[in-house]
Amino acid sequence: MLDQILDVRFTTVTVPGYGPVTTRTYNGTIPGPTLRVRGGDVLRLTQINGLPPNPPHRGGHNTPHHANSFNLHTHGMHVSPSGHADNVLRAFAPRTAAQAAAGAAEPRYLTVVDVPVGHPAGTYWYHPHLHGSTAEQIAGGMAGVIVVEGDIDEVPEIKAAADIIVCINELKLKDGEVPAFTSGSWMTDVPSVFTVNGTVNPTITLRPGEVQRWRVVAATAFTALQLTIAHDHGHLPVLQIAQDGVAFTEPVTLTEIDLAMGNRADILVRGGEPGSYTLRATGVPGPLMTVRVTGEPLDPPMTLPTSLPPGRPFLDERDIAHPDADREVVFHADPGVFPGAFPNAFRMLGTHATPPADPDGDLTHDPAYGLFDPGYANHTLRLGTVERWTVRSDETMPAFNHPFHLHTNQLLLTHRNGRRLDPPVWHDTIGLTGGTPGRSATFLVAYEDFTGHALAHCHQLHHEDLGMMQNVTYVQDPPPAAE
Ligand SMILES: [Cu+2]
Repeated sequence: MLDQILDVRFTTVTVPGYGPVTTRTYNGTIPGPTLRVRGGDVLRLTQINGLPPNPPHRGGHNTPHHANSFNLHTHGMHVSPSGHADNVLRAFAPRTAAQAAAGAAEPRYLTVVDVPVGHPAGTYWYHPHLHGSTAEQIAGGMAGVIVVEGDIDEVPEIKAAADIIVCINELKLKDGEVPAFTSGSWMTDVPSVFTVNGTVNPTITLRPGEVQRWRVVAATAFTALQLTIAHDHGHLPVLQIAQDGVAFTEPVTLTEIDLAMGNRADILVRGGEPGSYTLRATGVPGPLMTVRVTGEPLDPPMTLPTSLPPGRPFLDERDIAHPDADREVVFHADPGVFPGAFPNAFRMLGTHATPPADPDGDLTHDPAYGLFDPGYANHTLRLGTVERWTVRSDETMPAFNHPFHLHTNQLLLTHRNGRRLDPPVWHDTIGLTGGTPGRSATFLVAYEDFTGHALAHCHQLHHEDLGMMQNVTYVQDPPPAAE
């Protein structure tokens, strides 16, 4: 059992390299505390909402609202989406103005997550996920890392390596505050400030020959990260051992790590030639982190693993049992079609759009079509079945990456743009870069263990708040006789 209080309120945090920031935090820090569990554990989080009352909201549910209410998502974990677990349909409201004036206690909300025995050991994260307030809260640093410990940690070369969290947060700051998300220009008008473990460009050191294990977390809401560790002579190669919390069957050597918003990569980094290196992301000015290789070389140098535990078994197309097992999602943005402060429509179309309507119709005259409707069931998914989804982006704007994220079950990415990946790779979030309409990702997914209501959405989280989201319902198959 891990019992942890997450206290949420406005706090002034000193962000080294930036200065004081007044923002909503977990326990007064950016990121929030790291939570470590193992398969079979219970993760029990008591969340205190010490935020001020929500101002009244006059717009629809697909415009930002209730920035002082939240909930909790255990991103990537295969756990129940129901009840008091990873249930993102709950709302943890603050005191009302009347309650605050009367001195009522700050409300407490409990999240209890049973981590299944055999849950993949790896790197996950938590963040609030209330529709309408997610982007503003994550832009203020409400995010933290969950480590599931287990078999991969016992590989001798990994066990010998220092276990280091590299949590990359993307803050949206003006004068030390996150401005309220009150118009569509918020994204472009408010600059992003990137921190690693709460500091702008911290320094990490390793000795020549030393191997460290970095758990790199893209706890970002807006920007995909193409990461390199650069120095004068090129890039320091790294060994990736896991993606999105699931270990690879064998390590893969890379010079660039692609992380869409929400992705994680576990990597092994070995100190080489002494000197100063920088962890950088393409398109992000300035380094995210400075890496200094310094000190006495380790003799002999630490070794890198050549094999890993079996990992999560792959699915294949022969596991697809029923004829209607193909689903398609199309991310489609219509800029400038709505009156008011949020003129862009961020839609999810495809085979299960909201509500079902003519996909060739004039979307710009139908403000609802393809936007999130909390009362509409987009996908009914039967436990024990395997399906294939193809996710496509119609996006012409290079800046609009629409990462696809499904809750509760992990996705086996088998194809990119119709080309098979060998081997396929487990993900929970799949980036789809903009600029080339028609880009696609195909994955297989098995619906396992948990019934309940969950979500599929774009992980560019202001798109999600504006309606780029669908409902999924996991149900028993066949339905129990009593129903
Ligand atoms: Cu999007």
